Amino acid sequence: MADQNDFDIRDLNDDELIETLNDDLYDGLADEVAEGVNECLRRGMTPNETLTLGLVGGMQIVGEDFGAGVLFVPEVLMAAKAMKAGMAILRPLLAETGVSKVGTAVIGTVKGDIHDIGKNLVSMMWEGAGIEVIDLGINTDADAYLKAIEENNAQLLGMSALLTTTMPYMGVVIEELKKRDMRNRVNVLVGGAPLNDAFSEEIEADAYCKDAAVAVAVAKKFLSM
Ligand code: B1M
Repeated sequence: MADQNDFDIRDLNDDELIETLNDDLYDGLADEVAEGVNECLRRGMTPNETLTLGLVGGMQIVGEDFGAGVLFVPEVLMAAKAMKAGMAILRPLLAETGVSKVGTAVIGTVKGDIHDIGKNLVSMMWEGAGIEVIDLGINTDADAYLKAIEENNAQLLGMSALLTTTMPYMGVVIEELKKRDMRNRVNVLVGGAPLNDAFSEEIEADAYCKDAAVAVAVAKKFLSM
Protein backbone atom coordinates (compact mmCIF):
# COMPACT_ATOMS: atom_id res chain seq x y z
CA MET A 1 0.00 0.00 0.00
CA ALA A 2 1.33 3.47 -0.92
CA ASP A 3 2.01 5.74 2.03
CA GLN A 4 2.75 9.47 2.17
CA ASN A 5 6.49 8.84 1.96
CA ASP A 6 5.98 7.70 -1.64
CA PHE A 7 4.96 11.26 -2.64
CA ASP A 8 7.50 12.77 -4.97
CA ILE A 9 6.94 16.20 -6.53
CA ARG A 10 8.87 15.08 -9.60
CA ASP A 11 5.93 12.79 -10.44
CA LEU A 12 3.53 15.76 -10.69
CA ASN A 13 2.68 17.48 -13.96
CA ASP A 14 3.37 21.24 -14.15
CA ASP A 15 -0.14 22.30 -13.09
CA GLU A 16 -0.10 19.93 -10.13
CA LEU A 17 3.34 21.18 -9.16
CA ILE A 18 2.15 24.80 -9.09
CA GLU A 19 -0.95 23.78 -7.13
CA THR A 20 1.23 21.93 -4.61
CA LEU A 21 3.50 24.95 -4.31
CA ASN A 22 0.46 27.20 -3.68
CA ASP A 23 -0.82 24.73 -1.04
CA ASP A 24 2.57 24.44 0.67
CA LEU A 25 2.85 28.23 0.84
CA TYR A 26 -0.68 28.43 2.25
CA ASP A 27 0.30 25.85 4.88
CA GLY A 28 3.48 27.75 5.74
CA LEU A 29 5.80 24.87 4.82
CA ALA A 30 9.07 26.69 4.06
CA ASP A 31 11.17 23.61 3.22
CA GLU A 32 8.52 22.25 0.87
CA VAL A 33 8.13 25.64 -0.82
CA ALA A 34 11.90 25.77 -1.39
CA GLU A 35 11.76 22.25 -2.83
CA GLY A 36 8.86 23.20 -5.11
CA VAL A 37 10.64 26.32 -6.37
CA ASN A 38 13.76 24.30 -7.14
CA GLU A 39 11.67 21.73 -9.00
CA CYS A 40 9.99 24.45 -11.10
CA LEU A 41 13.42 25.80 -12.06
CA ARG A 42 14.78 22.30 -12.77
CA ARG A 43 11.94 21.86 -15.27
CA GLY A 44 12.88 25.04 -17.07
CA MET A 45 10.16 27.36 -15.77
CA THR A 46 11.51 30.91 -15.66
CA PRO A 47 12.17 32.54 -12.27
CA ASN A 48 9.41 35.01 -13.12
CA GLU A 49 6.85 32.28 -13.88
CA THR A 50 7.81 30.44 -10.71
CA LEU A 51 7.44 33.63 -8.69
CA THR A 52 4.14 34.69 -10.22
CA LEU A 53 2.33 31.37 -10.44
CA GLY A 54 3.85 29.49 -7.52
CA LEU A 55 4.49 32.14 -4.87
CA VAL A 56 2.40 35.25 -5.59
CA GLY A 57 -0.51 32.99 -6.63
CA GLY A 58 -0.32 31.15 -3.29
CA MET A 59 -0.10 34.37 -1.29
CA GLN A 60 -3.17 35.70 -3.06
CA ILE A 61 -5.22 32.79 -1.68
CA VAL A 62 -3.75 33.44 1.78
CA GLY A 63 -4.85 37.08 1.50
CA GLU A 64 -8.40 36.14 0.54
CA ASP A 65 -8.73 33.70 3.45
CA PHE A 66 -7.11 36.14 5.87
CA GLY A 67 -9.65 38.77 4.85
CA ALA A 68 -12.50 36.26 5.21
CA GLY A 69 -11.42 35.28 8.73
CA VAL A 70 -10.43 31.73 7.74
CA LEU A 71 -6.74 32.35 8.48
CA PHE A 72 -5.30 34.36 11.36
CA VAL A 73 -2.03 36.27 11.91
CA PRO A 74 0.10 33.29 13.06
CA GLU A 75 -0.82 31.25 9.97
CA VAL A 76 -0.23 34.24 7.69
CA LEU A 77 3.17 34.79 9.29
CA MET A 78 4.07 31.17 8.54
CA ALA A 79 2.94 31.65 4.94
CA ALA A 80 5.05 34.83 4.69
CA LYS A 81 8.06 32.92 6.01
CA ALA A 82 7.50 30.19 3.43
CA MET A 83 7.17 32.83 0.69
CA LYS A 84 10.48 34.34 1.75
CA ALA A 85 12.16 30.90 1.60
CA GLY A 86 11.04 30.66 -2.04
CA MET A 87 12.02 34.23 -2.83
CA ALA A 88 15.51 33.65 -1.40
CA ILE A 89 16.12 31.06 -4.13
CA LEU A 90 14.74 33.29 -6.87
CA ARG A 91 16.41 36.51 -5.74
CA PRO A 92 19.86 35.94 -7.28
CA LEU A 93 18.27 34.70 -10.50
CA LEU A 94 16.03 37.74 -10.82
CA ALA A 95 18.65 40.22 -9.67
CA GLU A 96 21.73 39.06 -11.57
CA THR A 97 20.97 39.82 -15.16
CA GLY A 98 24.32 41.45 -15.85
CA VAL A 99 22.79 44.74 -16.96
CA SER A 100 24.81 47.84 -16.16
CA LYS A 101 23.70 50.31 -13.52
CA VAL A 102 21.03 52.69 -14.77
CA GLY A 103 20.23 54.64 -11.60
CA THR A 104 19.67 54.60 -7.85
CA ALA A 105 16.44 54.10 -5.91
CA VAL A 106 15.51 54.32 -2.27
CA ILE A 107 12.63 52.09 -1.20
CA GLY A 108 10.85 51.26 2.05
CA THR A 109 7.55 50.30 3.59
CA VAL A 110 6.01 53.33 5.27
CA LYS A 111 5.82 54.12 8.97
CA GLY A 112 3.39 51.94 10.91
CA ASP A 113 3.44 49.18 8.32
CA ILE A 114 5.43 45.95 8.53
CA HIS A 115 4.35 44.26 5.27
CA ASP A 116 7.50 43.78 3.22
CA ILE A 117 6.94 40.97 0.72
CA GLY A 118 5.71 43.19 -2.12
CA LYS A 119 8.37 45.80 -1.41
CA ASN A 120 11.05 43.07 -1.45
CA LEU A 121 9.76 41.86 -4.81
CA VAL A 122 10.00 45.35 -6.27
CA SER A 123 13.56 45.66 -4.89
CA MET A 124 14.53 42.36 -6.49
CA MET A 125 13.07 43.28 -9.86
CA TRP A 126 14.61 46.74 -9.78
CA GLU A 127 18.02 45.23 -9.04
CA GLY A 128 17.49 42.88 -11.97
CA ALA A 129 16.82 45.92 -14.17
CA GLY A 130 20.16 47.48 -13.19
CA ILE A 131 18.88 49.87 -10.55
CA GLU A 132 20.93 50.16 -7.38
CA VAL A 133 18.45 49.77 -4.53
CA ILE A 134 18.80 51.22 -1.06
CA ASP A 135 16.21 49.22 0.87
CA LEU A 136 15.23 50.86 4.15
CA GLY A 137 13.04 47.95 5.24
CA ILE A 138 9.76 48.41 7.07
CA ASN A 139 8.23 51.11 9.29
CA THR A 140 10.15 53.89 7.51
CA ASP A 141 9.65 57.48 8.55
CA ALA A 142 10.03 60.59 6.41
CA ASP A 143 13.43 61.52 7.87
CA ALA A 144 14.87 58.13 6.96
CA TYR A 145 13.61 58.36 3.36
CA LEU A 146 14.95 61.88 2.88
CA LYS A 147 18.30 61.13 4.49
CA ALA A 148 18.79 58.09 2.24
CA ILE A 149 17.84 60.07 -0.88
CA GLU A 150 20.42 62.73 -0.05
CA GLU A 151 23.17 60.35 0.97
CA ASN A 152 22.80 58.17 -2.12
CA ASN A 153 21.83 60.88 -4.57
CA ALA A 154 18.85 58.73 -5.56
CA GLN A 155 16.69 59.59 -8.56
CA LEU A 156 13.78 57.39 -7.47
CA LEU A 157 11.83 57.00 -4.25
CA GLY A 158 9.63 53.90 -3.88
CA MET A 159 7.13 53.65 -1.06
CA SER A 160 5.01 50.64 -0.16
CA ALA A 161 1.90 50.48 2.05
CA LEU A 162 -0.48 47.56 2.54
CA LEU A 163 -2.84 49.10 5.07
CA THR A 164 -5.50 51.74 4.49
CA THR A 165 -4.34 53.26 7.78
CA THR A 166 -0.70 53.65 6.67
CA MET A 167 -1.09 54.70 3.03
CA PRO A 168 -1.78 58.38 3.94
CA TYR A 169 1.76 58.56 5.35
CA MET A 170 3.04 58.55 1.78
CA GLY A 171 1.49 62.00 1.42
CA VAL A 172 3.33 63.11 4.57
CA VAL A 173 6.65 62.06 3.04
CA ILE A 174 5.89 63.94 -0.18
CA GLU A 175 4.98 67.07 1.79
CA GLU A 176 8.27 66.76 3.65
CA LEU A 177 10.16 66.50 0.35
CA LYS A 178 8.47 69.74 -0.74
CA LYS A 179 9.21 71.49 2.56
CA ARG A 180 12.91 70.64 2.29
CA ASP A 181 13.01 71.69 -1.35
CA MET A 182 13.81 68.14 -2.50
CA ARG A 183 10.65 67.28 -4.44
CA ASN A 184 12.19 67.97 -7.86
CA ARG A 185 15.17 65.74 -7.14
CA VAL A 186 13.27 62.44 -7.15
CA ASN A 187 10.45 60.70 -8.93
CA VAL A 188 8.12 59.22 -6.35
CA LEU A 189 6.63 55.81 -7.16
CA VAL A 190 4.06 54.30 -4.83
CA GLY A 191 2.55 50.82 -4.57
CA GLY A 192 0.67 48.38 -2.38
CA ALA A 193 -2.63 46.51 -2.52
CA PRO A 194 -4.97 49.27 -1.21
CA LEU A 195 -3.60 52.01 -3.52
CA ASN A 196 -4.83 53.17 -6.90
CA ASP A 197 -4.15 55.88 -9.48
CA ALA A 198 -6.57 58.31 -7.87
CA PHE A 199 -4.79 58.09 -4.51
CA SER A 200 -1.41 58.51 -6.19
CA GLU A 201 -2.65 61.67 -7.93
CA GLU A 202 -4.21 62.98 -4.73
CA ILE A 203 -0.91 62.84 -2.82
CA GLU A 204 0.98 64.09 -5.91
CA ALA A 205 3.17 61.04 -6.38
CA ASP A 206 4.62 60.61 -9.87
CA ALA A 207 3.19 57.14 -10.46
CA TYR A 208 1.20 54.33 -8.92
CA CYS A 209 2.65 50.87 -9.69
CA LYS A 210 0.12 48.09 -9.43
CA ASP A 211 2.80 45.39 -9.36
CA ALA A 212 6.53 44.82 -9.53
CA ALA A 213 6.57 44.52 -13.33
CA VAL A 214 4.89 47.93 -13.66
CA ALA A 215 7.35 49.31 -11.09
CA VAL A 216 10.23 48.23 -13.35
CA ALA A 217 8.68 49.71 -16.50
CA VAL A 218 7.84 53.01 -14.79
CA ALA A 219 11.27 53.27 -13.12
CA LYS A 220 13.02 52.71 -16.45
CA LYS A 221 10.85 55.37 -18.07
CA PHE A 222 11.77 57.97 -15.44
CA LEU A 223 15.46 57.05 -15.46
CA SER A 224 15.72 57.44 -19.21
CA MET A 225 14.18 60.94 -19.16
CO1 B1M B 1 -1.55 41.84 6.70
N1 B1M B 1 -3.13 42.73 5.97
N2 B1M B 1 -1.91 42.62 8.46
N3 B1M B 1 -0.08 40.74 7.30
N4 B1M B 1 -1.63 40.97 5.03
C1 B1M B 1 -3.35 42.64 4.53
C2 B1M B 1 -2.68 43.79 3.81
C3 B1M B 1 -4.94 42.68 4.45
C4 B1M B 1 -5.46 43.23 3.11
C5 B1M B 1 -5.49 41.28 4.75
C6 B1M B 1 -6.98 41.20 4.62
O1 B1M B 1 -7.69 41.67 5.47
N5 B1M B 1 -7.46 40.61 3.54
C7 B1M B 1 -5.29 43.60 5.68
C8 B1M B 1 -5.33 45.10 5.39
C9 B1M B 1 -6.74 45.65 5.41
C10 B1M B 1 -6.76 47.11 5.18
O2 B1M B 1 -5.90 47.88 5.51
N6 B1M B 1 -7.86 47.54 4.60
C11 B1M B 1 -4.16 43.25 6.64
C12 B1M B 1 -4.20 43.48 8.04
C13 B1M B 1 -5.51 44.00 8.59
C14 B1M B 1 -3.09 43.24 8.87
C15 B1M B 1 -2.99 43.48 10.39
C16 B1M B 1 -3.58 44.81 10.89
C17 B1M B 1 -3.61 42.26 11.07
C18 B1M B 1 -3.67 42.33 12.57
O3 B1M B 1 -2.69 42.45 13.23
N7 B1M B 1 -4.87 42.22 13.05
C19 B1M B 1 -1.45 43.45 10.60
C20 B1M B 1 -0.81 44.84 10.41
C21 B1M B 1 0.62 44.89 10.86
C22 B1M B 1 1.29 46.20 10.46
O4 B1M B 1 1.73 46.34 9.35
N8 B1M B 1 1.33 47.16 11.36
C23 B1M B 1 -1.04 42.54 9.50
C24 B1M B 1 0.07 41.68 9.58
C25 B1M B 1 0.45 40.82 8.58
C26 B1M B 1 1.55 39.77 8.74
C27 B1M B 1 2.72 40.25 9.60
C28 B1M B 1 0.94 38.54 9.37
C29 B1M B 1 1.91 39.45 7.24
C30 B1M B 1 3.06 40.32 6.68
C31 B1M B 1 4.36 39.57 6.64
C32 B1M B 1 5.40 40.31 5.81
O5 B1M B 1 5.12 41.08 4.92
N9 B1M B 1 6.62 40.05 6.16
C33 B1M B 1 0.64 39.90 6.53
C34 B1M B 1 0.30 39.51 5.19
C35 B1M B 1 1.23 38.49 4.54
C36 B1M B 1 -0.82 40.03 4.51
C37 B1M B 1 -1.41 39.60 3.15
C38 B1M B 1 -2.13 38.29 3.39
C39 B1M B 1 -0.46 39.41 1.99
C40 B1M B 1 0.42 40.61 1.66
C41 B1M B 1 1.45 40.16 0.67
O6 B1M B 1 2.59 39.89 1.02
N10 B1M B 1 1.04 39.98 -0.61
C42 B1M B 1 -2.39 40.82 2.84
C43 B1M B 1 -3.56 40.46 1.97
C44 B1M B 1 -3.48 41.07 0.58
O7 B1M B 1 -2.65 41.89 0.27
N11 B1M B 1 -4.41 40.70 -0.25
C45 B1M B 1 -2.57 41.41 4.17
C46 B1M B 1 1.89 39.46 -1.67
C47 B1M B 1 2.66 40.60 -2.32
C48 B1M B 1 3.48 40.05 -3.47
O8 B1M B 1 1.73 41.53 -2.84
O9 B1M B 1 2.27 43.27 -1.08
O10 B1M B 1 0.38 43.65 -2.73
P1 B1M B 1 1.71 43.09 -2.43
O11 B1M B 1 2.78 43.74 -3.42
C49 B1M B 1 2.60 43.83 -4.82
C50 B1M B 1 1.91 45.12 -5.27
O12 B1M B 1 1.02 45.66 -4.31
C51 B1M B 1 3.02 46.03 -5.64
O13 B1M B 1 3.97 45.13 -6.18
C52 B1M B 1 4.00 43.95 -5.39
C53 B1M B 1 4.45 42.80 -6.24
O14 B1M B 1 3.69 42.64 -7.39
N12 B1M B 1 3.72 46.82 -4.62
C54 B1M B 1 4.52 47.86 -4.99
C55 B1M B 1 3.80 46.70 -3.30
N13 B1M B 1 4.58 47.61 -2.77
C56 B1M B 1 5.07 48.35 -3.79
C57 B1M B 1 5.93 49.44 -3.81
C58 B1M B 1 6.25 50.01 -5.02
C59 B1M B 1 5.69 49.53 -6.20
C60 B1M B 1 4.82 48.45 -6.21
O15 B1M B 1 7.11 51.04 -4.99
C61 B1M B 1 7.50 51.61 -6.15
